[in-house]
Amino acid sequence: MGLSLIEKILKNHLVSGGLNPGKEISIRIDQTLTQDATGTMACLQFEALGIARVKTDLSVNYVDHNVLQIGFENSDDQLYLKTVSEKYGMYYSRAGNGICHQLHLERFGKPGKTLLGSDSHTPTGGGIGMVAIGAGGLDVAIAMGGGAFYLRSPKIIKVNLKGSLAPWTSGKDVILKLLRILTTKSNVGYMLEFGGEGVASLSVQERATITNMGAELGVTTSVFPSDHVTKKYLESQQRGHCWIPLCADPDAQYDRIIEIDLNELEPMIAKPHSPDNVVEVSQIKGIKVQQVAIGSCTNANYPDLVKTAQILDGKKINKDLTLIISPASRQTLMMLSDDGYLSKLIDAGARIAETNCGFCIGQGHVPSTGSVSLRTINRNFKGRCGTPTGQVYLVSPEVAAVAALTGEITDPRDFSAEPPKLIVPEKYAIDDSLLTRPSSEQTENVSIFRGPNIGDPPHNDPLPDNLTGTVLLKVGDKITTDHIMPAGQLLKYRSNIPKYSQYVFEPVDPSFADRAFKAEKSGAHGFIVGGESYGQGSSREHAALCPMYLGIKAVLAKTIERIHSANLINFGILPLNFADPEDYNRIDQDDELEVSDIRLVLKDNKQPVIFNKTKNIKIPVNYDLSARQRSIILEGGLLNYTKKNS
Ligand code: MIC
Ligand code: SF4
Repeated sequence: MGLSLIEKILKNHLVSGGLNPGKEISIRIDQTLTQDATGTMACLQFEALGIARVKTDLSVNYVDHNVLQIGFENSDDQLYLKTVSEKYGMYYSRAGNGICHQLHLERFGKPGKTLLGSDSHTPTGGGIGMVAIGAGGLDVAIAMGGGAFYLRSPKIIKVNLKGSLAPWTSGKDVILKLLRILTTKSNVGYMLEFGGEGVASLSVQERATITNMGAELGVTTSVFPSDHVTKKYLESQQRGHCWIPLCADPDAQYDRIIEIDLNELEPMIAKPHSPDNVVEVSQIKGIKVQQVAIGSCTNANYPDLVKTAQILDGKKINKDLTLIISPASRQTLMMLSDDGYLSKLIDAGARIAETNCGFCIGQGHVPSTGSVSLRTINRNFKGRCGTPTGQVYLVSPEVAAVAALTGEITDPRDFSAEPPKLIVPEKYAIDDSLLTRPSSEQTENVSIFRGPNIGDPPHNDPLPDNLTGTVLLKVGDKITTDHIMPAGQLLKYRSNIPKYSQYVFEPVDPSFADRAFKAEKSGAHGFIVGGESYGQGSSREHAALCPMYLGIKAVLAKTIERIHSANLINFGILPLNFADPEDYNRIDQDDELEVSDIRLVLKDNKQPVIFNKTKNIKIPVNYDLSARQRSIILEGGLLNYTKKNS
């Protein structure tokens, strides 16, 4: 039997285990990336491992999330990342260079290689045929030190693309359509592989938009073949030597096949407040729009913004809205400027924002109360834009640009029969001057800058013999890491855990952190109860690290998403599932719980039973943990486990 493309890459990188879906494997990681919001903690953890220099082919620390420098904290983090990169042989991409995923695609990604990034949208690299996976910072720190990355051998879904894109549709519509089919739930353990004759009609940037938003499905990664389009893209970035051809064997087997006929695709839109709340744009046209924001690692590359400029050319934006455009990379911005497109955007009335994550993560351009914001980003979770009542819709740049002119959600096919042209440059403008390469000189004497906001990674104790404590919070389905550990203006506390921990679950229950802190001080263990798909969204390990700091010992949910579950384990928190989902209704906030002999239960790989003392009932629960993961939890987390076993 032939191999799928994903199986080929995984097989080439296997360190342990075999490709049997569901079984634990570990793989060698060729490249890593971090960004400033997760990278400071990842690098602090790397330092704690006591390794002299990174052992990957390359590791890059990007600064893109938190670049506004309102206050010294951002600036201090950036200086820490610069100096830590110098000392340990990492690349450092300065603020202003652009967003990590776009930059990695442009300057570093290589077909057939593995990439681990402390950001959930790392699968963007799948657009050029990488197995690129998002993970918590601690996993990335271990990979930087040459450690393998552990995951479940995936089930693979093939997405078979037919035909070529219908007018006014683009990569964004493909992934929105997939989100409608697969939703954001129940895709843990899957990877997506794209194939079919339609692949050839998609540019690398469109492919990368699709793999980027695969993160919203909750799949581990999404991968496109590496073909002549990939080759041309790498050549246009002066990296033709990095290309290798890669595709699945013709007789490869898949766990599921989904067909998408690109000719039949329509412009799509995700309504508030979930990326899978997708309908055709035509179904909701006419809704008034107050803000249009074009940016992010999903849809702000050069071809996207050239299409935007073509639509806006010679016209003015609607008088009742603002248009913000934040190019994804400095290369994009420079080329827009050189080619004259930038002035078309400015002339139409666009506000040009810095090349960074910006409004995508609620850092500025926060919409007004209750208003509608059309964005080309990947997530529209409630409140993520910075306004709890903001109504964020996700669209392609084409749909966004048309709405900027009409002032309302508009089916672009009603706007004009003539769609903008996809312009894929033969040559991109290369200027790596904001990128610092690792030095080959001795770096022992480099001293690392640490501002007062930067603390050591907190320590956790080994798991106690028995767990006794309270359900500190019960939440419903689809709780995202933005609910658990909000970002936006709090990003500056990412390296100050005592401070950041004061905001755990703030959007859901502002009294949580205080209650948890008091419970922890009294010696009680904290429990959180969740519904389906708990921990969706970002890779931020702070959604586990800060609850750990507040004394949380177990999360009990109907289902828990992959990256978050791995982060809980990494910080010694038990991820548990109800054996019977109905038991979710037999446990309430403030109930007193007890789990006896949990250390023995884990050592013997037995089923734990939770005793709900308040209701006097027993609740059997399950976990899906390998022997290694159980040992990590027993040790109180991956840092303790790694130190003990190295
Ligand atoms: C996001 O898009 O939610 C983020 C901000 O990029 C996160 C990383 C973080 O929280 O720092 C992600 O996607 O992992
Ligand atoms: Fe940055 Fe938004 Fe992309 Fe996350 S999704 S990396 S915040 S641009």
